Amino acid sequence: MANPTVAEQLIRMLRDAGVERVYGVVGDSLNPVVDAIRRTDGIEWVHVHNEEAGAFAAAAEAQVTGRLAVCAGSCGPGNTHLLQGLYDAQRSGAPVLAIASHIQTAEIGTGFFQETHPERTFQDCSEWCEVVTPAQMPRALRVAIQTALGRRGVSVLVLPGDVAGAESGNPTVPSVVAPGPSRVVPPPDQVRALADALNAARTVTLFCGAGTRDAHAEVMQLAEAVLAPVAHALGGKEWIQHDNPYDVGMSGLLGYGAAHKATHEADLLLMLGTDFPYANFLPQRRTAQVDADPVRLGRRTPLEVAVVGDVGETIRAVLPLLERKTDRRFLDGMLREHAESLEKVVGAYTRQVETMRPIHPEWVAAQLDDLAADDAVFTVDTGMCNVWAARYLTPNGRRRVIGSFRHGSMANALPHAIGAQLADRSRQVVSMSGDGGLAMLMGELLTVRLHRLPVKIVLFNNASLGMVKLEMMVDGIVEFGTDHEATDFSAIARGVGIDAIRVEDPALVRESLADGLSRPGPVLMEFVTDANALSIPPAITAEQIKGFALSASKTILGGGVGKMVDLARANLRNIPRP
Ligand SMILES: Cc1ncc(C[n+]2csc(CCOP(=O)(O)OP(=O)(O)O)c2C)c(N)n1
Ligand SMILES: [Mg+2]
Repeated sequence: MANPTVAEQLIRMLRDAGVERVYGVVGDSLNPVVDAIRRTDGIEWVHVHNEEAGAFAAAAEAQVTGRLAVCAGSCGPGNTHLLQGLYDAQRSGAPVLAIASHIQTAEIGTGFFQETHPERTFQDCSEWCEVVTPAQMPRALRVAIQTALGRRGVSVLVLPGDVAGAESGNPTVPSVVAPGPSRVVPPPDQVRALADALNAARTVTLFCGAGTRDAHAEVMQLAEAVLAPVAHALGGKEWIQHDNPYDVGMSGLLGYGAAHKATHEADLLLMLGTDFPYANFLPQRRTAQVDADPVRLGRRTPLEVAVVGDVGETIRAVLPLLERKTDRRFLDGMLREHAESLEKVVGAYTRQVETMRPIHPEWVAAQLDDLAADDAVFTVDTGMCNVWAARYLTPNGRRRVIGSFRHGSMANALPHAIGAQLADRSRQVVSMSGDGGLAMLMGELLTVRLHRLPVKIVLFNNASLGMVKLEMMVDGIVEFGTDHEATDFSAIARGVGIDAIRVEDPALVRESLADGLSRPGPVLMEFVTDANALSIPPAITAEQIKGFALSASKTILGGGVGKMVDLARANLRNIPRP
């Protein structure tokens, strides 16, 4: 053969593009690809126990490294398992390539064993999805890689088994890949319009999302210039809350503090790099928005000013055009409001927790925050772990928090942890898992063991689908189908060969976490937690909670707020005295 096989060419090109591993489960039409990995140095096969987990792992790897990550599934069922994790990757802006192997070309359309139509299956969760022939290689792969990186999303390369094993139609030619979108410099007229709006407004609030990553300093400069309180969405928390003298908390269902008030009472709300999805939490008037992706402008609220630009670039451009504000009353009022609202709830659910049985989950989260490394990666299961992470993990610009925040799929934390840990074995990776989430992809404990990954699994075992219990209560529906049998997950982990600690005594929470986190290998720390500790003030009715959720001023969840109160208190102390 003059040229390599499609599978060989594919794997070598991926390796040369910096891909270090492919997650998946072997099988039939995928075998030539896996065999090429076996024979190629510098790229490894990561055997997971469900392709869904492979796609989640790739999504997390891509999010911690910013680089392309790859997963694979065999034809038919191996493909369909990939779906959940690919939706998560696509919606999280994670550049992921999925190799979806397909039945033999000659059988397509005959109702063959395991036949699906991957080019249709993955349509909705990808930027690019094509069935590839040898004649298209290696160009098709270049396009797939560049699309995933350029659009920050998923590409699916559909490879019939005979194509994978066939000779490529073309030799491999080296070609550079561009890592992703460059910064978007906003046009001057839009910058001018933003400056005019900021100058005309007596009071301004900034509302920050994931697009403020890399723009912490600029956001602080802008807040200082216009004396604006800074609120954030969950996606902005890890980038903007730390070292922020203007912090007034988070908006949304899990929100807290003065974020809602500040965003609603300002003359001008400036949304920075946020695609915050809940329109009913936004004032729907007097709003300006900055986003590098023009598609996001105005899709949650009507706008007075729209700027297509990177947050940092836009702020740098607008700052020289601003008249500095001098009246601090709005800002200081919001900082006070924020600190007071946190003081009220700070101890609410962490009082006498050393003696509360079952263990109070917020107590576990608060201790975990305290003991985890300064650069830990936390992966967070959809469910109440999202609430504990939003409330108790203290961001510092180096820690990462990865969850299925946009797709909202259960069971994401453990496979996300696998990908984050493989990206850097020396970094502390903590999976905050629910018992429902862990049970759903429990086979991934075997993956942790197989690859000797030092993942620390902190399991909140409340023997229930707790988040849904809360939803039913909020909706006034009788709780149904939410409880599990009491299960000893630590015994299961030990059966797999993973170290485990099971904690039922609240007095042992801290030392058990310290012990588990300090062990070199994988550890499951199982906390038997209170399913009824749902972070709802006890005297409140479902009707009131519903009202809270809609008016959002206090949010539905009235639980504690961890160390955020310390930041709020410090910011109050820093208000200049006249
Ligand atoms: C795949 C999937 N199925 C169902 C849901 C709906 N759902 C959201 S949270 C949740 C419960 C999660 O239970 P668990 O992992 O035990 O966490 P807890 O809320 O109890 O802490 C469910 C069923 C979902 N988000 N994803
Ligand atoms: Mg649970």
